[in-house]
Amino acid sequence: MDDGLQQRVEQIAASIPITDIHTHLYSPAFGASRPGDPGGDPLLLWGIDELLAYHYFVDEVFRVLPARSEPGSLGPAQFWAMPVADRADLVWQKLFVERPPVSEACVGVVDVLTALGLEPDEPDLTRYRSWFAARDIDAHIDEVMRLAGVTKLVMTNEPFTDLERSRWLENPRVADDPRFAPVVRVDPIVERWPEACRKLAAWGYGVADDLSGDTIGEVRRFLDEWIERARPEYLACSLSPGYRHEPDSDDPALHDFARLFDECLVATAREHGLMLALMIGANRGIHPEMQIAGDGLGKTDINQLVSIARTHPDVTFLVTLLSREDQHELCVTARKFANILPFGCWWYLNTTSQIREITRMRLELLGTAFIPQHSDARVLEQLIYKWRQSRRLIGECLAERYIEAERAGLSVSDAAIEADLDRLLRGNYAARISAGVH
Ligand code: HDL
Ligand code: ZN
Repeated sequence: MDDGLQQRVEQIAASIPITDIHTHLYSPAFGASRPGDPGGDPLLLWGIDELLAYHYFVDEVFRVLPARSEPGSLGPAQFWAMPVADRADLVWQKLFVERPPVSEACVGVVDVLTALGLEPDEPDLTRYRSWFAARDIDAHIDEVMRLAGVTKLVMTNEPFTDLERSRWLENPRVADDPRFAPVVRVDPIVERWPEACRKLAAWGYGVADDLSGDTIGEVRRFLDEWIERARPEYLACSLSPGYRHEPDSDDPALHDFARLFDECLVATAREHGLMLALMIGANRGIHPEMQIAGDGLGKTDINQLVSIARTHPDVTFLVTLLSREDQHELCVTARKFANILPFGCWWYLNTTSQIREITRMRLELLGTAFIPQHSDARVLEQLIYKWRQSRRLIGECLAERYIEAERAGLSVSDAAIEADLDRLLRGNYAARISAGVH
C-alpha cells in the first residue's frame, strides 16, 4: 500500500466538514435529556446513561444474560421496566466490565469516552455521570460536533409521532438552530395507512381508509402544511423489504400503496423540488417484546425500485438498503438510473467490515457520485465514534482507488483529493438540496 498517498488522504479526510444526512438527533429546543434526571420526554438524547441504554446494547446484553430458564435471567418486559440508569449499569457491567468491549457499538463507547478525555475502563458509571452532569448541553453539542468533524446534522422529524407533533405545535421555531436541519419523515402514510388515516381524520383532514373522496388531496394538504411548518431538506419514508410498487395492480392493497406513494409522497416531493429518501429493508417488530430493539431486516426486490425510478425520472430518490446482499444490485441499478442516489451504510451495515465492503463496491461502480455515510445517531455522542471511524474507512477506500489510478499512470493532486472528499462527505448532498425549493 502506498503509505504516502494513504497518509495524504487520511490527513485531508480529517479536515473536511461533514454533513450528516440522517440522524435521530434533535436541536435542544425539542427537549434534551438531563443526565441523572429521567423523564421529561426528551427528544435529544445525550450522556453516558443514554449512550448505554441505546437499543443496540439491548440486543447485545440479552445475549450475555442467563437464559430465561436460569436464575438471574431477565425478560425484555422486566428490562424495559427498569429506570434508564439501571439499564445502563447492567450494560456497563455485562458488556464492558465482565468482558472486553468488542462489538462495534461497545468499542464506539470506548472511543467516545477517550475522545472526551475520560478513562474508558471505570468499574462503574459514577465518574462518568458526574462529568456529564456538569456539561452545558449547547456547549457540549458544539464540542461533540467538533470532535466528530460534523458541521451540519440532519434530523428525522416525524409528524405522526405525537410527542414530536406537540413540540412543533407548541413552538413553530423549535428547529431554529443552524447546526440542525429538518426532514419530514412519514412512514405511516405508506407503511401503516389505517393508523395514518385515523390520525389524519382526528386532525381534521377529510380522509377515508379506501382513499375515496378527496383523500389524496387531503394527504397532500397535510404534507404541504408540514413542509411549510418544518421547511425540510428532503422528504423521507422507510419501506418494509416486501413492499411492491405496482400502480396497475388489481390487488386493492397494492393499488392503494402505489396511489399514496406516487400521488402523495412523490408528487409532493416533485412540487416542492425535494428529494424523497427511501430507507428499505427493515422488518419492524420481529421480536415485539424487545420494543425499539425488536426490528430485523430482509432482502428487497430491486425491481420495485426500478419501477419507482422509471415512473418518476424527474425526482431524485435518496436510497439506502438494509440488507448486505442488496448492495451490489443497488449500485448497478444506480448506474442505470441517475435519479437514484445511494447513501449510507445503514444500521446493521454501519460496521467496520461492511463500511469497507460497501464503500469499495460503490467507488468501483459509481466513482464519487454517491453519499457514502450517515451516522443514524440517536444519542449525541455517538457522532464521535461513528464519524471518526467512517471518515477513516472512507479515506482508506478512496486512497485504494487513487493507488489504482496511479498504478495506471495518473498522479492525483491534493486539491483533487480534497474535492473528492468534499463531494462524498458534504457536496453531493448539498448540490441536490440546493437544486430544490425549500
Ligand atoms: O428507521 C430508521 O431510521 C432506523 O435508523 C431506525 O431508527 C433504527 O431503530 C435505528 O436507530 N438504527 O440505527
Ligand atoms: Zn435511522
